[in-house]
Amino acid sequence: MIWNETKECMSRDEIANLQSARLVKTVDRVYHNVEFYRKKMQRIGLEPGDIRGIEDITRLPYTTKDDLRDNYPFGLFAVPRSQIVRVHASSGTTGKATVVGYTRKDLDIWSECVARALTMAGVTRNDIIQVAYGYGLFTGGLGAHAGAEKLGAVVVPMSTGNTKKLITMMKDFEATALACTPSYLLHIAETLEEAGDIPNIKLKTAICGAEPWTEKMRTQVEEKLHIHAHDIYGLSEIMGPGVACDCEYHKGLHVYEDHFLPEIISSETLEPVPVGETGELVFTTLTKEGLPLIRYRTKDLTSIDYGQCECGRTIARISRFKGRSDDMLIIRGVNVFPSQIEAALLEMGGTTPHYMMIVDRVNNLDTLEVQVEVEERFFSDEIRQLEKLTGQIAHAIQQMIGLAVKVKLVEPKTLERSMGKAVHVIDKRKYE
Ligand code: DLL
Repeated sequence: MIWNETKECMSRDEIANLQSARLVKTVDRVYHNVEFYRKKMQRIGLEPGDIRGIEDITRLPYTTKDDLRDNYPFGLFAVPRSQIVRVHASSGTTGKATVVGYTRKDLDIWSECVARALTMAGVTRNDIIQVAYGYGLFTGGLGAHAGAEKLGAVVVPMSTGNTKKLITMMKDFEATALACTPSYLLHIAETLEEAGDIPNIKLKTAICGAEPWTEKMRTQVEEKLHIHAHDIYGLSEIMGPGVACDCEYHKGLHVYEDHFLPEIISSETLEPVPVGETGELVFTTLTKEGLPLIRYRTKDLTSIDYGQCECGRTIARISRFKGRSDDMLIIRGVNVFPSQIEAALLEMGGTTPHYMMIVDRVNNLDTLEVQVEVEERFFSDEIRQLEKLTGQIAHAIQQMIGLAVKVKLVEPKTLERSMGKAVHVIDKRKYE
């Protein structure tokens, strides 16, 4: 069932017309209300009237996280402070936090987007949903919460930090949906399995995002818990969770194009890449009042598909994320994404997706050690068997990233678990 067909199943022409009208208004608004944009446009001799539709988008300048930092905290807000009713700040995975302000209307649209995403994941007003994203400055908790409330589901605001209580309530309340990071979902699944509690839960759906994960990881957790797991994407600067989500066909994440105009560009040339090719995702907000952003560079690497989905939706789909351009490690000149290590490990079998990459420099040579948790049954094997597994893992990773790595097997549950975003890299190299 599509909750809002008029918004998600318009013809491509209707989508373009709506986006064009909204883009014109947004450009006008930022030009007149945000000094940063006015100056930026004046510098390149651009007047608001020059932008007549989405075909003119490439004439506009980009916005980066640094621009937000340079105007910290409220410098890019486009409305007087009295109209801002909430602020959030980015999780600060890179550098200083960036602050985002929302008007009442922004919050309303945000909750609508999340409600649409939850609907896409099969959640209805009859569900009981535990929200186990962090509540606070991070947009995950309050964002998912408001969307679930708008949908009319029963919301249990768990936040992170108490897995035991979460599981008790999951059983006692017969919760049917769970919103959390994919790594936390894995941790919950492991804990449930250990306690023999999987038959005692009524969970049907998980809505996971805020960090990259793989298709394999989805399958693993779906099979373990007998649920459907959906991928939800978003970023604080643009809104929070609910910028895009995948439907039951899992063939990419549908972007709410009525509110966000996506582009895919080359991070090197800053030119758009041909449709379907991987590049950096860029968003222009089309309805935001508090912090409208023009061509915001997300650093997230993906590709876009404008074809109609099997579910009937016509809004564009972005592919599962390959990583962030700034998440990328350069090890001995080779670009490495942590998600590649995860994919190699899951490909292998016998390992869990819990791993830690330790990057170091010895005698001016980069080294990469990957610590991998193996399943209990392997750890009780003989040394010879473990050595064989170590070799297989090293080979699988080398095949994936093109680098020789040292693999160290560690006992189950020794790597630190995260209740928020998982940390997979320790980079000990010095960059002087
Ligand atoms: O992570 C918003 C969010 C909360 C999304 C809950 C989904 C669920 P930030 O803290 O600003 O916002 O981090 C945004 O996280 O640019 C991506 O690099 C990454 N990210 C978010 N969702 C996904 C996803 C929230 N589904 C940054 N897959 C983004 C891969 C994701 N990466």
